[in-house]
Amino acid sequence: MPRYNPATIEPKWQAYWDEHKTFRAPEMPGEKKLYVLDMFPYPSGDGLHVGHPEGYTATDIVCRSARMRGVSVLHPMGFDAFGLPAEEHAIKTGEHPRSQTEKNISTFRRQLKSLGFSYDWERELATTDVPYVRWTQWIFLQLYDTWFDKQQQRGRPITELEIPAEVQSLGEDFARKWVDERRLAYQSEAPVNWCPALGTVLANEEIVDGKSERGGHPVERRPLRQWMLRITAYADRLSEGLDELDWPEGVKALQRNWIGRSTGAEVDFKLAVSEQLSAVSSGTAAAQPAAGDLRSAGFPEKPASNSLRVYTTRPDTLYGATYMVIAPEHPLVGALTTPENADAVARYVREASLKSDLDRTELAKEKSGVFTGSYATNPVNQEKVPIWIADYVLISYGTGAIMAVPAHDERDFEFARQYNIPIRAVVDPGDAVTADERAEVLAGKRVYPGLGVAINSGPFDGTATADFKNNITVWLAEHGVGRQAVNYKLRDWLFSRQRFWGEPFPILHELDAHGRATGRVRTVPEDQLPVDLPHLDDFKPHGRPEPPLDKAPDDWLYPEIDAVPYKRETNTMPQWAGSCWYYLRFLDPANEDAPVDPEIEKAWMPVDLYIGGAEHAVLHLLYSRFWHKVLYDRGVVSTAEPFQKLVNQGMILGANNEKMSKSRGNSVNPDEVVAEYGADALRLYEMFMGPLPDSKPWSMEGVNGVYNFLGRVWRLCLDWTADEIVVDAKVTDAAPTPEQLRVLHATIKSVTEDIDRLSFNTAIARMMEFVNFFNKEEVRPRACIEPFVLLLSPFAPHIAEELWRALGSSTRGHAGTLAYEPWPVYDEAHLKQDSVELPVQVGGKVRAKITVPADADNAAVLAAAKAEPRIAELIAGKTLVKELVVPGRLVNLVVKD
Ligand code: ANZ
Repeated sequence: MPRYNPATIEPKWQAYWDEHKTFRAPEMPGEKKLYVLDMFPYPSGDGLHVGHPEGYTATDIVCRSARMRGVSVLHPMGFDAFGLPAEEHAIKTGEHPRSQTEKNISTFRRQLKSLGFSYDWERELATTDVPYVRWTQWIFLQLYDTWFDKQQQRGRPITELEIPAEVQSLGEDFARKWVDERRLAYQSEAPVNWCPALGTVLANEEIVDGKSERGGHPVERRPLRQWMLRITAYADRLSEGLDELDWPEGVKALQRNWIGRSTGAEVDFKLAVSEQLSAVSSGTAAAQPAAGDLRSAGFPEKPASNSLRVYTTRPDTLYGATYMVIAPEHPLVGALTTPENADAVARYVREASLKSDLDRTELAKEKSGVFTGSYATNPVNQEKVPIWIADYVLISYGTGAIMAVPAHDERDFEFARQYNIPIRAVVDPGDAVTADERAEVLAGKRVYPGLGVAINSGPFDGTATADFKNNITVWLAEHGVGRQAVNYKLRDWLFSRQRFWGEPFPILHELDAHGRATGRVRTVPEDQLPVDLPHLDDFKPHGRPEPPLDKAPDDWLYPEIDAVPYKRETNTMPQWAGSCWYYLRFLDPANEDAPVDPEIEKAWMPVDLYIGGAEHAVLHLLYSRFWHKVLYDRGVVSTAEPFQKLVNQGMILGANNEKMSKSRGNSVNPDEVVAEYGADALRLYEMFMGPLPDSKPWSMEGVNGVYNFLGRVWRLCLDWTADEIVVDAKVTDAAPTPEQLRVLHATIKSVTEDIDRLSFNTAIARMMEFVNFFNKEEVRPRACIEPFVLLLSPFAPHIAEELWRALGSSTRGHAGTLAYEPWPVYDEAHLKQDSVELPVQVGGKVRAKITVPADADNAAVLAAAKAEPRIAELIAGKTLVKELVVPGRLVNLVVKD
């Protein structure tokens, strides 16, 4: 087979690597380690997409070249295999999701192997593997159990536990509640996003423009018992941890915005209707503690029952508060509504309950609201301000109530204009706006949200905004009517799904003698994990929120522990669960005693390079950082962050620059590309298309181009006219010329540095230049050709192995694989160009070429040009009117007779 034929070489080398376990990673790394992770695929029924091999080839190049540089490399692969499509398919066809998932995984595995990625396949895992599910459930128990539970499990009574004395002093019931509030997994009845079409509840993150991210179905709000994870308790650390990471700035910014830390003040406004309020004993928004309160280990300071607490980022505008707003769900709605307003308020509250937060805020074209009939007193000037109910205030943010400053807040400005509420400027913009605009602001005819100098603010007049904020916060605290406060946009993570194909929760609900839930829950003991999914004949959701597992057989659904009957939790975990920690399991995939051995974890973590799509900028990357930090706090892992360097690959688009999709008919099947051009050509092409982070359109001509390049590489080394594989006669043991050495070492330098910068397209361009140069050489020294084959090997490993084997056969033995051959090292001494060849023009035409020392000055170059015999002849007896040297490029002479 003298011609380049990937179809015969590629399967042969894949079988070799498999059989010899060439890419098996050591259990413990040597001196230098590199953990390189790909975002593992969801094994969909469509098989691999050409987008997958883009990131996978990039990481493979890094790994292969690192091994050749003596680094211990961990490069694993697995499958994110729970999820909706398998279940939807099961509902349609009756085929069990597990068997369908297994089929899809074997297709993916075959396809990945056909691309020659250097994975350690012995570490392969799927999130659906029962032993893996066991540890996902175990991690859930770490989230649910507090250190307190751990002590109790060791048999210590609650009264003896290390909880603060203040808590103890309030009695055992209070202590239990206090402990429950410290669980990172808890149940909640909060309104959730119920999607009737998908038959499930969705997380906020899974909703785009008010519709389900998957399928674009409408989403309704409904109260439902759900499992939540208290990610808000980690908001600060999730935000601050980003500073240390080598991640794209855009991704960091997205995460910071998602967490949305804001600092301001809480202010208590005294209510003018305290008699009515005595009826509501515990009713204030802050009685449902906000995340911030829980974080500060102490007790949320409850506002006096006769005051309304607001959160503001602009306490400096207190003198401009002309009304207040409470959310329609605010616990004081009933108490504050006067009888004559009761009907209107009831109607308004009902309407608001049907809208999502997004409809109420971002999407709302018009502000709407209703007056309660009640007033509160502004603590700074004792002014009475009317209290309204409006749905642009959300119950889930801050305290669920605001002081409205229409002169300086756009939403309040719109609202005040609509309901004829006074607008009073308290910040003078000065020259931050035009003189006309300033006049409008001061007259309350234009909103000014910026900074300036206080006006209409009593003793604070003339204070700059930033100073005013500080001063008034101190003043509020001193007078016991306010304090500094921090809030987050981040909400707790809705962690349960009403689906079959997910991890069951290791949670049991206690039943009484009549089979009714007592409301008490307990965890499944660790030694009884995993809780496997039961057999189910019917997967269909029933359009009601009860999960399909409610139809499980009784022997699964109703276990008994110590003669106490229980019902299992029938919600399942979301698909995010499995992908939150897979990178840890790869380190120690068969461990039966722990998710990962601590010594092994310490040796390999953190992940040094993580490559995947930008669509995971927030969700997966935030969730797994959260789990990782919890595991760090529990002593399971040794690093505070899991992924040190992150790179997002760009999208591969259809040839027409549109997104590839089945419906557009522009998708490319990697199997077909491999069949026609080979895996090496596919890999090389995807790296040559452009910079890794860029989006770029597919082109079959481009694939053909790199395929032809590989053909030229083949002919550079081998005699393509022979019947057998024979090294080309031009490839000899001759000593390289200085110019050949220069080309080789320049190539080694560029390719090495480009790989380190993940700039693969430029590395390939350098290798193409190398091949163009050496294809023209009559003598191709092995000392140049062999290192080149090593440089090419991370990109196109199959052809490189084949050429390496062939090149070695006649001289020394290149037995086995090149995977651990030392990576070529460049020598600075060879990089210097000793001499340059310059064309010499006379009268605008190139008449001769001269070779001069690379560092020759212009005078020396001119002298050499004029001394060249042909040139000397041409200029003899003529007048030189112009002599020009373009250093390194050419010499130009103009003559006159
Ligand atoms: C008075 C004020 C005056 C405000 C002003 C802004 C400008 P961020 O930065 O997002 O934290 N707010 C507070 N709680 C709210 C809720 N539950 N629903 C809707 N809006 C709420 O925004 C905080 C600001 O958003 C707060 O500061 C409050 O309006 C409003 F010139 O208070 B501000």
